[in-house]
Amino acid sequence: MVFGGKVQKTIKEAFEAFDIRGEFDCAKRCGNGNINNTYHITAREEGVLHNYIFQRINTSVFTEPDKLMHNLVRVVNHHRGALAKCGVEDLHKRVLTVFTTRRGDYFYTDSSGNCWRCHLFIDGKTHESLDDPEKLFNVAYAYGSFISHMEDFEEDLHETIPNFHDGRWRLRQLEQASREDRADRLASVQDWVDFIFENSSDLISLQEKIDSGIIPIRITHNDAKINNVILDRDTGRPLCVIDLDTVMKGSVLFDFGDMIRSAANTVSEESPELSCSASLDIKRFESLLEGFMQAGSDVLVSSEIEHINQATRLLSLMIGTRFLTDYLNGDVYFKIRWEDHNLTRALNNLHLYKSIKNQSDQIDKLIRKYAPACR
Ligand code: GN1
Ligand code: MG
Repeated sequence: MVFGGKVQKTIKEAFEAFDIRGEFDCAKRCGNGNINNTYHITAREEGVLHNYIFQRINTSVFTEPDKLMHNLVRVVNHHRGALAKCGVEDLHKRVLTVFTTRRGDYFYTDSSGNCWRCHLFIDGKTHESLDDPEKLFNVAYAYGSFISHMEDFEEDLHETIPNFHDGRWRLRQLEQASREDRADRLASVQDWVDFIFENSSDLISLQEKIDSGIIPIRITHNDAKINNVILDRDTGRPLCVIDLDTVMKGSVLFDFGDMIRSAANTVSEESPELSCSASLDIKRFESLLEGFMQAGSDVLVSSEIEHINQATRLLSLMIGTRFLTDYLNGDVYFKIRWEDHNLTRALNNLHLYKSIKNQSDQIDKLIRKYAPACR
């Protein structure tokens, strides 16, 4: 989408603040983020076209952009180093190149108070859904490799959003939203609130095992959705893992679960029909499992493998809980495009959760088939 007027002017102001090449040419909205706004910007320099990504950071969600950018820069630097050690070429396509402002900062606050960052555009393709087993394998391989490359990262990262994947905290938020019922919507979704509380053990037990040290903490992506991996347009090979805002301490199981719920579903969470047909496609699950296990085989430990089945269902339940909470709160967190958008997203994920639970035995069989010999 190209647009004019005020938005174009704001983006141009941000463009001029960064230490990058070329004269501002054009800005187009891109990506489908639920939180930040993303733009593809082209700039001209003596007949050469430069391509950048500009993102307006949602500071209601990421309240400390300096800490966010601190994390991001350290993570990409480490990742670049790890790829270079493996002899990977074309590093500008394999890891984000983050630019600074002319004053040397990693983000710019414009005259209206918007917060901007800039990185190099990577030419490739992201997908909202995939059926091709090889591409699914590649998406999973990218996330498994990311975990593996971050294994020896030793710096401390800020917790950009506290308790992000703590199911107990998500339950407390749902409970509070139900109690307050600010948008007067509780009566219409009471059955689904009850459903979540009936299944609350799934939201609680993995976190307890993380807290007691049974499941290790690592540096993880924490938003491992299908559309956060750029694949090569021609070969479908994985190029780059993007959207590093929530890279911080976590469990690899969160990444695995997020990847499955977004890439192995038969109905996208964004699908507007309120239907109960969202389910787990076991073939897609298999391709993803194989790719993740292959890439992560050097680093995954047995306690992680043992809980993969549980994580597969946890993440659909957790995001279903988060969307329903936001619906009850009157849509204050996720961007929406229609009135019941958050409810649709919640129900698509909760139906998926039911389907994952029903396929637990097949999931177990596949895990046994692909699990690496573990430490
Ligand atoms: C948000 O904006 P996006 O799509 O990258 C959310 C994720 C959710 C996802 C649901 C910071 O991510 O946690 O899984 O929506 N990010 C944040 O699609 O809350
Ligand atoms: Mg994200």
